[in-house]
Amino acid sequence: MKIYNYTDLSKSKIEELCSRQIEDDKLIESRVADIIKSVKADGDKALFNFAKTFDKVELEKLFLDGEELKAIAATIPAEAKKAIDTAHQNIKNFHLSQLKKEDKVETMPGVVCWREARAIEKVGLYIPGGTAVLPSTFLMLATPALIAGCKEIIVCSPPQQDGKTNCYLAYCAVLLGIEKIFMIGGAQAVAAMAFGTESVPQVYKIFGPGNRYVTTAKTMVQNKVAIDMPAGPSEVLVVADETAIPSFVAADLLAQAEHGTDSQAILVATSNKIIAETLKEVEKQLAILPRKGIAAKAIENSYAVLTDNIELAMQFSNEYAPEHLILATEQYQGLIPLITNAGSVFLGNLTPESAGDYASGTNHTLPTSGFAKAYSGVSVDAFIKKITFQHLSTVGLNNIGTTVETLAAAEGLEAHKNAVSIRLKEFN
Ligand code: HSO
Ligand code: ZN
Repeated sequence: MKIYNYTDLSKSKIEELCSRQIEDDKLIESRVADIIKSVKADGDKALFNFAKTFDKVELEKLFLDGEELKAIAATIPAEAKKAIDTAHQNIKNFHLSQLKKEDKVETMPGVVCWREARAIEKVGLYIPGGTAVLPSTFLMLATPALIAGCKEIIVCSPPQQDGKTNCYLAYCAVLLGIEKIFMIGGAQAVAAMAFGTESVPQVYKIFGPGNRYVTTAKTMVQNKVAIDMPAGPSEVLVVADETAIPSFVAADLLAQAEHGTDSQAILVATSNKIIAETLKEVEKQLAILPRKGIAAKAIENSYAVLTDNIELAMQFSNEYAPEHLILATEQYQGLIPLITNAGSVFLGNLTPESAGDYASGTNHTLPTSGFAKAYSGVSVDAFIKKITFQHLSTVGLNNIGTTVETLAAAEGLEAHKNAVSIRLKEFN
């Protein structure tokens, strides 16, 4: 892990350190375009073929439902079932608080405006498989979708070698009341949900993380469906001062690093001592991790920044706009107002990112690659749209009439003006 001194860094070097632009991969783009084309043309047949080519399984059917899901779910170990139940309860409690009705506003006498939320009727959730199957992502996406009131929730996840799905995903489906899991992975899952096939219903918005094929497919289908957010590799930035605990910080950096070789785990600290001790701990803890190959590569591509004070550390963090920000300090309270860009924030030495990844209640689907400058993580809001309403009474029409007529005339839009004038004449 490289170490930089913040005061020595030029503006362009800071920009470079904060940029996670992965180069366009033309090969991936053209492969994904081909996959989308063939799902559009051949529907289910293409999906069966892709399962054979990419997942190396001959599927008998594309989905599991009802009794099949229940049978697989029944094989879940009791401990795991309990953990999923607890996590789900917390996620549900936190997301339920996001359902808020807005007040009606009388902008001028007789002119009443308001907004009402309506669920996106059909949504598609992608649950990654591959090097790690993530039942937690199932909970994080389906729970707010259900709270929002989405009528049709389509779930896709790559099949296992036996052509089925694992007991954790099956249990989540049963717990949440999701009736089907489509065993479709990769770009083909995104294409299927965007365009629909004989078996897979078309949706209006697609959610969920995935590898570069999945994320490229999501960006490519955007003229047809909405997506949750542009996605890149997962990342954490830890701000640490002398009250941080190096072994905890190291554990947090490694938790991030084990996600993928392209994950970023950034340490910004106010003392050389903390950096040195943390890096020593990283070596020690890394050596015994089952995914050390992956984590070591990610750590190699990550870096530490030494700053003269905590305010400068926060300044760097805001520029980086991390998906996850951990404030490894006892003095986190005073830093909260300084945060301008971050997906989700973990306060103090006892709050690991893993708590939010799984079970505390907040969502783990968060903006990466600097998009925390402009995007929020997934919440109930992501599954609804807000419709505005307005009503004018006679008094309201009289109050607002001249304003609208004048503005319409100024824009040279006579028909607009007339839509008001014709009513005013009727009532005056
Ligand atoms: N850190 C990931 C979420 C996750 N971690 C799932 C473990 N499982 C992205 O926020
Ligand atoms: Zn994680």
